[in-house]
Amino acid sequence: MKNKGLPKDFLWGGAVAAHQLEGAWQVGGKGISVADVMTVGSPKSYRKITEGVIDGEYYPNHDAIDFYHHYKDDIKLFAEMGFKCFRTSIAWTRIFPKGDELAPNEEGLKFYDDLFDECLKYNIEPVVTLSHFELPYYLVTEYGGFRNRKLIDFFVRFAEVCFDRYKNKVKYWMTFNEINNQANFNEDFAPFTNSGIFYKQSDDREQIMYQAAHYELVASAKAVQIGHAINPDFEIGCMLAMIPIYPETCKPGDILMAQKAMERKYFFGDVHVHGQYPNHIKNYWQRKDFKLDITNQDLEILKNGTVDYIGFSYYMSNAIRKKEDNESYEYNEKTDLIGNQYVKKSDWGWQIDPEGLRYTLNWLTDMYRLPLFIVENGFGAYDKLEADGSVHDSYRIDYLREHIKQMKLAVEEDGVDLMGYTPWGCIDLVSAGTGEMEKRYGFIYVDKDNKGNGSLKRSRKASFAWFKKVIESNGEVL
Ligand code: P53
Repeated sequence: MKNKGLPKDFLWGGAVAAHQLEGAWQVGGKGISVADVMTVGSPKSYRKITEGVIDGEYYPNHDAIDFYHHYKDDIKLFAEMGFKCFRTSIAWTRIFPKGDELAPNEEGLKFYDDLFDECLKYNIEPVVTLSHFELPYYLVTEYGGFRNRKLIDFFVRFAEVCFDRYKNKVKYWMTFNEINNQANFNEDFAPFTNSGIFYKQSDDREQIMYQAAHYELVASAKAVQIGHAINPDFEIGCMLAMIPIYPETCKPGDILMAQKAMERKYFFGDVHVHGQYPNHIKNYWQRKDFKLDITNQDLEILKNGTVDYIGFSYYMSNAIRKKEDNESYEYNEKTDLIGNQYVKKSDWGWQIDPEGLRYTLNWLTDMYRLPLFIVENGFGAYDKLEADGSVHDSYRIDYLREHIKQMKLAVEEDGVDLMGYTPWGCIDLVSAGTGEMEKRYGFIYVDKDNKGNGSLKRSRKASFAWFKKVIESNGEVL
């Protein structure tokens, strides 16, 4: 017999990240973050990273949708939809403006006290990511970002301050958002947003990526231990970007290629969950002759700081084939992924694959046997605001409905242990990848365009009423 329905206490909600909606980039003592030095890209190109904030460039995160001053009204709208939880991040630069201070900035801490209180007023449980693409920029210029072991201590200090301050307000935490994006080290975007790494021409990008990831994994494990000591009821998760890589065909070489690519992209999860590096990655480092700074003490910390659950994003799937001359199954994410003729694409080229979500939920369960939390899923699309203030976003409803159906099948038929579902960008916000406002995900439309023009007025899209019913019925009315 299959399970009937989703768990009663299922965490329906929405997800955002501080730098993509708060704005107020210099208010309340906030320092400059990596997100503050990124311009606008386009559907086909990543954003530009500039050396500091340069006159004449447009930086969409500086003002974003000014959630900093609108959060009370916005949370009221989330409550109207019936949110049980709200995932956001704490902007590191509001708490430690430069990143290496010994004492935190009280005004920043106070802002999140008020924000979490506002959520709790409506019985909305805050779900908090500590590092979501918003490392202090000072740590990039002075320390080289996570190339530098010192960053472990800076992160841990930040984490400890947050855990301690919000121990009675926040139960659900995640350490590093989409830590595995940086497996795509040949692009500049992920190393910069994940780790504050800006590559020089002469850098061995791959080796540096593994070093940074290691320091982050150690920092995460230390934070997990400290968090549990502060409040044993904390649930502290990792956060992975799940984009399954399918083999193009059933040719054995393609199958193995997909497996190797998955290993390269997802070993981060093994370390978070099992507290140790899998053999395949240790062998790979040996084969490549990478010299990494990994101490025995680090390995102890990893072992003792394993996560309680796996938070992950799911938007799309990818595919790969084995190239003829690739006998050692090298994987270069920038050049090796190929299209999948069986699925459609969004206007940004993201392949829409609802069954891939069920596959992902099963894959993660088979690999890790931990509770799962879908902390991002959604459809970035162009919306049209009608004269009467409505937005007919049936395409977004279709996307979400098909994904929720597959999520339910995973729970009901496959027995996956799932904590909740928080669609991405529940209110329109700045795209992380392209910096556009017009790549919209929200149930709530925000009047602002890619150039920064607009009244910031909020309006309910058709998907708003739809999602309200979904939550009300615990996923039965789709
Ligand atoms: P945007 C790439 C692939 C999958 C998820 O992305 C990604 C990215 C980075 O672009 O990021 C996550 O805004 C991330 C969010 C981000 C969201 O997905 O590029 O955690 O910060 O906004 C959607 O459309």
